[in-house]
Amino acid sequence: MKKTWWKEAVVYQIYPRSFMDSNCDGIGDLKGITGRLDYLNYLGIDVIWLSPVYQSPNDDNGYDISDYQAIMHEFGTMEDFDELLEQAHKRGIRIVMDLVVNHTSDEHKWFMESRSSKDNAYRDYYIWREGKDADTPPNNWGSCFGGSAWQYDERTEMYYLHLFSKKQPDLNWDNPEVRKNIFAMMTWWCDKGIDGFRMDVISMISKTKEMPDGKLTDFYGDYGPYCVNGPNVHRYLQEMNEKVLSKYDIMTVGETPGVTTKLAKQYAGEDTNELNMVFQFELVDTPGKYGKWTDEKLPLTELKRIMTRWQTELYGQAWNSLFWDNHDQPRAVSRFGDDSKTHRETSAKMLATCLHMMQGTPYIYQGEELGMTNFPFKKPEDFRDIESINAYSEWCRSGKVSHDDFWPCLLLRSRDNARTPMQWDDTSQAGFTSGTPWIAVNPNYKEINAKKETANPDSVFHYYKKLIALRKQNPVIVYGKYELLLADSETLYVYTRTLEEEKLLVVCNFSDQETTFALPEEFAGCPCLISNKENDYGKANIMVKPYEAFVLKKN
Ligand code: TEU
Ligand code: CA
Repeated sequence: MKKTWWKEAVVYQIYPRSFMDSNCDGIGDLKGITGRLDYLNYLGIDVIWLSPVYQSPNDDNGYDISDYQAIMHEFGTMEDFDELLEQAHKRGIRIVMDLVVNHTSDEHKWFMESRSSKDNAYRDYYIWREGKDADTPPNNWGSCFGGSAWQYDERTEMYYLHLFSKKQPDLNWDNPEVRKNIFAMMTWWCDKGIDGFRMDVISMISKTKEMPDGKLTDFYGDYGPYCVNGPNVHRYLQEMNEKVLSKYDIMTVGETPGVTTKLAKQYAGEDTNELNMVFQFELVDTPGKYGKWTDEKLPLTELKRIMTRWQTELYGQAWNSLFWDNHDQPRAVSRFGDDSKTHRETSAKMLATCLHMMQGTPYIYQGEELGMTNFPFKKPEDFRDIESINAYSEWCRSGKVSHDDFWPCLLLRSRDNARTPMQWDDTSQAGFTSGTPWIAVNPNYKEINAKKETANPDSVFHYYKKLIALRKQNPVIVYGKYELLLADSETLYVYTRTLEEEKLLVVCNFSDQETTFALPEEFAGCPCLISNKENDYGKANIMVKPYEAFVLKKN
């Protein structure tokens, strides 16, 4: 297995809108981030993944880009960006940019040209089709954010495809001009000195030529077989690699909905010349009661089965990325742990242990290192996220599901849970802004905040700091081979990591029940690398406390 810096790195994701506001307008910004670099440096992370900071009308908080080479004015200027990059590099922190090129904003100049007439030079930059008749779109596909995936455009009396909102028209990657322009834009950022790309829904860039109706799901037809892992996606990524990526020492991670372990070996194979790693969604996008919406937790045996398949099948062939949450997911501790007063800190540390001891590059989503929790939304108007707002109206206002049935699902799964402001201290608005924040601060900020966490050596923050440091000191954490023990246990997640003479035993209790664990003999008397409780790990039978996690090291 090749050794590379990005296999050894820990990444921290920043959602700029909610990280730190430097000018009191209630919106996080680049200067805000620069001002907090010392905090990140203290935590010990190596890389920042910056969610989109480009010019955008913000229909989907920056994932709808109207100019790839300009900074969103709420976030600052290109000078502010250059300063952030320079200050980060001074501290040895790299910056990975979000690359959103499956679609642009409908306010991007390419699209404004494209929609202006059928013979415009940019017409073929997007995906236009005739409707079946004046009122019926070309097919029954539904968009990810609700409604049809097709929008009728009066100017030319045709429909354009948008797999996300109607303000996010899909680019036509089959057009070589589109690829040329995107590669030129990427080169421009690389020449600026950025350190890589996280590629938004990159598994969806290639569509089939034929676009028949899809299998009916809840409201619309499924575009999956025609748009996800499409016919030319690998060819286009190889071309991107050859023309751009291979020329720089950067890291790339593909956001690849629909990816399987088999496909991951192609997207992120050691020798396939596409990407370095991919995000897989089998764990976080398990089908719910109403589409993705559910209030049910994933059983531990299922979680272990998924994780283990990725750990073993990619071993030596492709590289994993490791994450519990991001800006599209609920807070990890609320979803996979227990955010009650009694167990929040312990279970947050347990989840961190479980993930950071695996093979792959770990991603920490802002606030996860404080054990930040889901938000107690009270009414539909509290949501800011286009997906949550549309889902509520599609499922509830339409009468398909009752408010009472849908509400707990929205509470558990809404993307806004992750988007409330970073909790810096116990002053008003959690120190995020001295203005009015664009989305409410979680009322638990007096209890959970960075100031308190950094001051307390036993905090979740310091536990993360220690995990990051351990990764640097123990190659077995990065490169060791994974093996699952006790596959059928419904409370304990136990695995080992082995690299030559070194071996780790990782034990995590995912329940609020004390559970006995028979220590494998080879670990008798072995020292404990890290744990979130006091316990006697010398015993043959260990009473593992609720949400306890510990790691023993042989040799
Ligand atoms: O997300 C892609 C994606 O598949 C999402 O629909 C995700 O599964 C969903 O939000 C979970 O509920 C990316 C970005 O991460 C997301 O923020 C954007 O809204 C989306 O692409 C469109 O750019
Ligand atoms: Ca601001």
